[in-house]
Amino acid sequence: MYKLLSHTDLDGVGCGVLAKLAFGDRIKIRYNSIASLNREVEWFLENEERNTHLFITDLSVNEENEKRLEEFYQTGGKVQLLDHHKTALHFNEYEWGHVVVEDNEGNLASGTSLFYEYLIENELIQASNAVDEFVELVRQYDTWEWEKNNNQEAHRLNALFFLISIDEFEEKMVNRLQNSDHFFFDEFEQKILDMEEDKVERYIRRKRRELVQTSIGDYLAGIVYAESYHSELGNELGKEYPHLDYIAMLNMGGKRISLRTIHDHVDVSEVAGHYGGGGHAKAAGCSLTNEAYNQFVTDTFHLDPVREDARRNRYNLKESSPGSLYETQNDDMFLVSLQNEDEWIIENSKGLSIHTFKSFKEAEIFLKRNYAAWLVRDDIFVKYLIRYIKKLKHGE
Ligand SMILES: [Mn+2]
Repeated sequence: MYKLLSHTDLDGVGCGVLAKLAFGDRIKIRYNSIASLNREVEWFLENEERNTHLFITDLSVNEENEKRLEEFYQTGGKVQLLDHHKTALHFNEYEWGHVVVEDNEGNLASGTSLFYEYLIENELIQASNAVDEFVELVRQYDTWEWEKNNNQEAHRLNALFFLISIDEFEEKMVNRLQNSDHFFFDEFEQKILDMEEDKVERYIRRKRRELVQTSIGDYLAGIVYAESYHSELGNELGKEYPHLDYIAMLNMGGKRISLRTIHDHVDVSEVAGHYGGGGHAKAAGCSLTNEAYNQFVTDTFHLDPVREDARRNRYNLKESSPGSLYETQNDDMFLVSLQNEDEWIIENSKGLSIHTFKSFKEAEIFLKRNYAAWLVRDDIFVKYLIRYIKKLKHGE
């Protein structure tokens, strides 16, 4: 017999789909959160028949279970751990551990892609086009490569995964991969995925107006309360507000924080690690500890949301050399204009220059990081100009 302990996300369940294809009824599968995995491993070691072959995919065990599994292995037990999280690299010291974050060709690995390679190498699964395509979609989704490649199919596979139960997903995928030459979504799935996309878009639009920003440690964080669609939301907010180092999404019911960044200079797994969590450089999570609660909730609850830049302006446009007008939460106004060929200047409402920058982008980031400023609507811009001209006339 075989047993698979895997993660509850698409990548984890992708491993379950492969396991069903490879072993059929001879494998028992349990999907786990990081916390419940350790209980499952203890249960396995105490209760399962000794010759059951254990696979752990897309997750890693704690230190005690690391020792127990090594002892299990050294006394003849069969165990294989396959993971792609940076925090698990030390499992490569064990014969039963195989952790790859990035392969030799620079491709990022996922739990499902590693398990697929393992099953092929050990001649436990029949490779096929359909399975290749499925594994690649899961890998691209899990590693965010889908974003770079604009691979909507990978994105939709994850959306489908959340729309139906894990059991149903597993069964559908196993059937499809066994009976088709290529991976595809059926007509019904296409329809519900279209509806879902509209719903997510509306959700993100609403959440965009609830984001607050604050400094925590060395970083400027964007904070929003959100229970769903963390990947899409974190990514959209990150792109919408590139002056923020990372986005923290608080799930109060689950007492969890999800962290996302679009920047290479920020490693959110380190931020999560500070609160006892972990993950990847661009996506990580942790519990809402007391310290985290104070910093992310108590200290930010009174803050006003970050205002969005005006979107429908004809006159007050970004990067316009005569000037782009910004307002701050303290009702201050700042004008960013081109002074010399490559010198952008920020003036306050008294017309005093406060800073110069090499590019408009840098000037804007400065205003947004320090003052949570936003590009004002045309009507406010026009009023500002009229006041400015009047002042000039009166020689002030
Ligand atoms: Mn994964």
